[in-house]
Amino acid sequence: MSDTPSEKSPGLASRRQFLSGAAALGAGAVAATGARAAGPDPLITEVQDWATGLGDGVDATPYGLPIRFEDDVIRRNVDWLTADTISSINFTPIHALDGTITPAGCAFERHHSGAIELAKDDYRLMINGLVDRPLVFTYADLERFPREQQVYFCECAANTGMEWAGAQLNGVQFTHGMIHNMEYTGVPLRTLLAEAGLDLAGDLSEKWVYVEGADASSNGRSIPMDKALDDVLVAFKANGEALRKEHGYPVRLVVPGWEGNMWVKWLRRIEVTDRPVESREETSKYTDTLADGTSRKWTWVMDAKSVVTSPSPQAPITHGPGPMVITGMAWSGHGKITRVDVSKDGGKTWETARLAQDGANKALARFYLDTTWEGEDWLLQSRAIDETGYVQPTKAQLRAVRGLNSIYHNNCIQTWHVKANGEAENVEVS
Ligand SMILES: Nc1nc2c(c(=O)[nH]1)N[C@H]1C(S)=C(S)[C@@H](COP(=O)(O)O)O[C@H]1N2
Ligand SMILES: [Mo]
Repeated sequence: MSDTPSEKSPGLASRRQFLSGAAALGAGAVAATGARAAGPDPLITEVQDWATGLGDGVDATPYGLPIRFEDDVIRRNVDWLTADTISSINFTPIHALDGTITPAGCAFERHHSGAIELAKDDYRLMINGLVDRPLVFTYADLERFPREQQVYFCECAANTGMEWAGAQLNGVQFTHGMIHNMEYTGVPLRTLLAEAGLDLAGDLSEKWVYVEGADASSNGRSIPMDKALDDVLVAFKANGEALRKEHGYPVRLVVPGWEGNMWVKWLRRIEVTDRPVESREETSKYTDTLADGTSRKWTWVMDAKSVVTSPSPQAPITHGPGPMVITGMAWSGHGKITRVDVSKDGGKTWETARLAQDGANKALARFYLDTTWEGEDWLLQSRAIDETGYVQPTKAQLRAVRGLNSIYHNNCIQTWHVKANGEAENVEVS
């Protein structure tokens, strides 16, 4: 990826965009939305090149990429965050997306020892441990079991982790972009465990599975059996196509609503155990430091969270006063999003946003607030409420429990300061 100024300093590109947007406003008769009366606009009155020549043939793009005008809608990393790009993270450009499904090509990546290339023919999945019949599955074997399909979000527990001590990264891509939401096709883990002779009717309350990947890091994690038998999928398709290499091709674990670290990629082994393994990834990492300096052992479920994606620092307002759309996304690891509220005054007053569709279980919801802006300053926030009645907390509420030294599981309400010139900045309100 090129080293563009926007990667180093997320604010720069947006400011440039804003200036060109403002210049384009122009004079003349304009409706409230900025639409102008049909007039002497060469784009209307003159025949353009694209209407006289021929376009590309259908053989030009056997597998298409977005048109070049959209080439800034890409994953980006933050140079100083990790020592190298192998054990690192990049971020989904959520400021530029709408709807709920994340296109695989710009869905964030997080790996501990790089994205490996593993061919279907070389793929093996072993189930061993406390099962009657240890088994090894090939990729083709997995395709012979009844499949399920479901849309789920995957959020890294470190998402928003840089914002604990104060507002830091000036772009929603960087503050909230360690999330993607895809439609998975796969075999329920329960089906494969039963095939290996696990007695699903027996008492499994004390049992666990330990899952690991084929990459050098292995990323091993322990999952309590209740969850393993509930909705965990051994997935081989995302958004209808094969998983991308960086998302675990050919097979990854999907652990709905639970922290991204448990979604083991390049899944190679599932061991049934009678206790958690207490691996690196579930002890020294991915545990939450509390205000008193002790650590909470495990936080598996991702609590309800939301964020306004536009306007935001990378998506400033580029039009004049009048009607506009505020949009963002909301999600909960406990189930469905039932309501999202938006505040323009830093949380003093709230308006209920419109959900584009009914909230779906452990999947992203898209919200809109169709509103007007008269050029005033906003302290823009959103707050999600899920089907359990849980309300997304303020930063102050979260800090009261967790202090300032946490990283993971920061689901606090985010504030953007939208200014009279349309720019937006990452700020904190007390
Ligand atoms: N095998 C393996 N699985 C892994 C990882 C890894 O490094 N190796 N990273 C984990 C982490 S920390 C996260 S947040 C998710 C990220 O999934 P993604 O790369 O599809 O976004 O994968 C998880 N699964
Ligand atoms: Mo993660």
